Amino acid sequence: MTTLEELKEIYNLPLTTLILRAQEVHHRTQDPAGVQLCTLKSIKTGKCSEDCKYCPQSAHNDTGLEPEKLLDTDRVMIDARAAKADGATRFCMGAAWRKVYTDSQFQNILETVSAVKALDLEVCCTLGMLDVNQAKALKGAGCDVYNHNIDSSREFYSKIITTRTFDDRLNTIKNVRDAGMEVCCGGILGMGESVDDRLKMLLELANMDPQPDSVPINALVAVKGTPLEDQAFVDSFEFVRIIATARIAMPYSIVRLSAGRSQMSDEMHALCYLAGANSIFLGDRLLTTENPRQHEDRKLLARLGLHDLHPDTAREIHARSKEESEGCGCGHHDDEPAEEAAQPVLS
Ligand code: SAM
Ligand code: DTB
Ligand code: SF4
Repeated sequence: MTTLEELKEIYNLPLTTLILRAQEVHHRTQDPAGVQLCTLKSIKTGKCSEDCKYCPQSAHNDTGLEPEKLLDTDRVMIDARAAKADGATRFCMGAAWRKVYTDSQFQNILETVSAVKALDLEVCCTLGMLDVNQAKALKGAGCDVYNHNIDSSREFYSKIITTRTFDDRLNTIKNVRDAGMEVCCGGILGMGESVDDRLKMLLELANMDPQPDSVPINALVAVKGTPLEDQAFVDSFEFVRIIATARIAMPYSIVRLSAGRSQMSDEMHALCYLAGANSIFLGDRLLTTENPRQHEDRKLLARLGLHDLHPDTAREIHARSKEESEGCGCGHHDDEPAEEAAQPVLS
């Protein structure tokens, strides 16, 4: 169990030491030059019944967004093929829904998931709350990963969303895990929460058993017409500190720079990679907001000497994490030097 005190101690290290510690963990547990490239596609846009204060797609927020019905498989496949051609290894489909209903639209999504999977892409969905049978159906259709964020600390959550609870979120995450899908779970910085709230969010994630396979860290994109439209962009160094703390507390998780990258400089991106971030969304659009042009991302990765993280490498890292937390029991590791395996990450 990680404690809040431990996370605070890490977070408050001199930045130089914090980055060194994050780098040590990153080099020990991950491909330190690998960056996982995912592509995001909104397959059903706007008119969501939830009242998430940050979200341009909530029907409670007047953002002038043009709503769109669920896209059919053929339409989504155009983007999935383009993502594959651009070198993305994971295709993530998002729907502005509070929860999934087991209806013809869900059947449509299952068909789309299978078609995307057949392109040999990792498939991720983020569709709102799921019950365990829906989670199993998604897994059966070929969905590898489900994204469902806790977004902030339990305490701050109710200030941002009133139409569902933090425990509703945890319940869907359990259903996803029980169905055998990977869990992608993270949050947003810059909504007016305190540093303590951010660390409590990381604590919740780090104490999940197993820890999330990937942790998206979003910087709030303050969209006009949302109650958070006047929020200042998150402080750069506070953002970097959270990335480094996440890397140290969740050594085997992929830490993804998600929303807000359009407002980050090349140097800020480099600091985030130094702090242990190892995934981005590639492509000109997130769900409804802007993302850096992909040739700019490619150019920066090349300037930094970073390469695309191969999905097999990511899978190996996850398998190692499982072995370490469960003890693989294979007997092959008994005479290996204790040094590597036993090194405490949080000390
Ligand atoms: N409706 C589903 C749900 O809420 O789980 C899936 C889509 S929802 C848009 C996915 C995530 O996007 C949210 O949990 C939140 O973390 C992030 N997000 C939404 N609007 C954002 C914004 N303006 N800035 C940063 N992140 C945002
Ligand atoms: C996540 O944590 N961030 C992505 C993905 N998971 C689905 C979504 C970001 C959305 C940003 C606002 C928008 O583009 O609408
Ligand atoms: Fe709906 Fe998801 Fe946006 Fe909340 S974050 S309003 S659930 S689309």
